[in-house]
Amino acid sequence: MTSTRQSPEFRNDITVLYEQWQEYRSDIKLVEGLGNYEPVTIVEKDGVGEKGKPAYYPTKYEEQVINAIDTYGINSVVSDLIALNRSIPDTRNDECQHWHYPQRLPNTSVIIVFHNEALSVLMRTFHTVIFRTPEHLLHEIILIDDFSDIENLKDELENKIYGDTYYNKVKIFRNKKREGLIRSKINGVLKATGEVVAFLDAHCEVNVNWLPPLLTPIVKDHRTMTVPFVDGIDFNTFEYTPVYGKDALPKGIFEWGMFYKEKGLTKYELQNRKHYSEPYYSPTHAGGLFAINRQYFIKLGIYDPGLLIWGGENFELSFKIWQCGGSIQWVPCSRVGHIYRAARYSFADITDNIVAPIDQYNYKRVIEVWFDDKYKEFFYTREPLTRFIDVGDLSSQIELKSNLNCKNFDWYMENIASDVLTQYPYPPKNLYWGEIKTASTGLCLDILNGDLPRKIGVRECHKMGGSQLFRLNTKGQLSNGERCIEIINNTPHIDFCQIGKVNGAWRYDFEDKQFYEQRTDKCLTLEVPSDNLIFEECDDRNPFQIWEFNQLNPWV
Ligand code: UD2
Ligand code: MN
Repeated sequence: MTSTRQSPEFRNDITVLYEQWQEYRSDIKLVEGLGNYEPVTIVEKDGVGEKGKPAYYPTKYEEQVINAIDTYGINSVVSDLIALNRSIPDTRNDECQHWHYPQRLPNTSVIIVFHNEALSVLMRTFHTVIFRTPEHLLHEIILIDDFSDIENLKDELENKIYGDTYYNKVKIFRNKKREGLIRSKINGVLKATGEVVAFLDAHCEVNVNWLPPLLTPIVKDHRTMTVPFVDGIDFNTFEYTPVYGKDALPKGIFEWGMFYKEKGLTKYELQNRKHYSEPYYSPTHAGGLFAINRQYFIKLGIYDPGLLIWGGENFELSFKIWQCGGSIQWVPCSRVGHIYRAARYSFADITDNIVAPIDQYNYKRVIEVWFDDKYKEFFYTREPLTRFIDVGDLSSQIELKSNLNCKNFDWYMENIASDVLTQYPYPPKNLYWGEIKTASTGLCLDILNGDLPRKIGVRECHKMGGSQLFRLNTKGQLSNGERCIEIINNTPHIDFCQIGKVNGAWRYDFEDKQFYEQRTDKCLTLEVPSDNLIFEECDDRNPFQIWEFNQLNPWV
């Protein structure tokens, strides 16, 4: 089905978009010399962390480093040793230096929201924006403090900003209570006055000439959202390295539990490209880094203000842009470094009255508005517990969708995201799901912790789902989240499910309560007293082969 869609003869909306794109390409030029927005000289200094090299700290700081990583998920001690305007490698394709972009580009408000970030890391983020953005394109930098309680983010930050004319475009606003990153970004948009708003996480370094290539597609069509390529900055050494291979052209997709994923362009999309470094369409994006026309974003309702703290707003925005007439383009010539941190801050203090995990709560709000009924079932199949989450009132979101005359999700899947299915096919229905409990000792199957693939085992039943929530589908696949149970060396292991695969060799019979695996022709058996899991000849008199598959609902 998908292969005909990708053939050049097949005309769908993305074909039309690509034709318009050809037209646009004739407007921007690849030139012999340097492109019109390229800096003429790039200073490469020596020093700690310069050229994006890994930085190390004197051993006397050991204890502070442990504290820093514990507090921020980032080694701020090393960050403090590195210049705010350190040099970083130009990770772009060589072609990128040679593009001419339109002389007139819209001015931009850069919005950075933060909660308890390390001071020098936050400062480096906006410092690099000032340092690497043409002055006339930078309208302002808006910092939204999401109710941080770290002392130096108060007066010390303000003194630094307001005491130095280098920072005279920086404005700081503080939430009166913790709002989470999504409502903080909404606040940022409402404070901004630039024509375009560009978003960065508070632990980024923008790379050379990052902004003009993001603004250019927006000038052609104000309903375009543009997304830079993310580079990686190590949370411990601050080493700056590309995340993607030199020739990679990734686009953002999702699996049916709404985990964000990426895949390469299709053959058809590749055929339609003239230059390696030109932008291309993508079904979705990771969330943190992008640019969009401010008025257009407001017209789209910005984000659903009912979303909590973290997660899913990237899908909400992507679906509504595509379904309501806009498009998303990824831009290889725009690069921004981002720190993938060691640990996430706790949400515990602010989600007291929400019983479900907040990301699943958010995903459900998003899919209940933007998916058609058929697709909602795929989400509930993949995350069965989410069916029980009460996500509150969605009427204003549904009204927005209808007022904007948005297309349905079928249209989106067929025209914009059909190749999601080559990676993540529609999940077959679950035959059974819930906890898997051994009748003999009353313990529950548990995927345990550690690197994948790994052995699984049994633990006290905790009834909370998570590591003890399993699904057996009608095609014999036994899984936990996006991971699957397979047999390696006669013992059950857990690993990521194979891409594109939704079947397996498992059978469970509610009558005899045995877990049978077709390829080995054996049954799941609890070894006592070791509590290890093994595979043995099936024997319905063996009490250690009896497992109960019980549905659960931890949130009642
Ligand atoms: C990714 C995105 C992030 C957001 C998130 C899903 C990238 C690089 N980052 O997660 O922007 O889309 O997915 O929602 O694509 N923050 C607050 N208040 C909070 C929590 C966080 O202001 O309650 C700030 C935080 O300081 C940071 C930004 O929000 O500046 C993003 O948070 P993150 O870095 O923890 O998110 P990340 O990169 O895991
Ligand atoms: Mn981040």
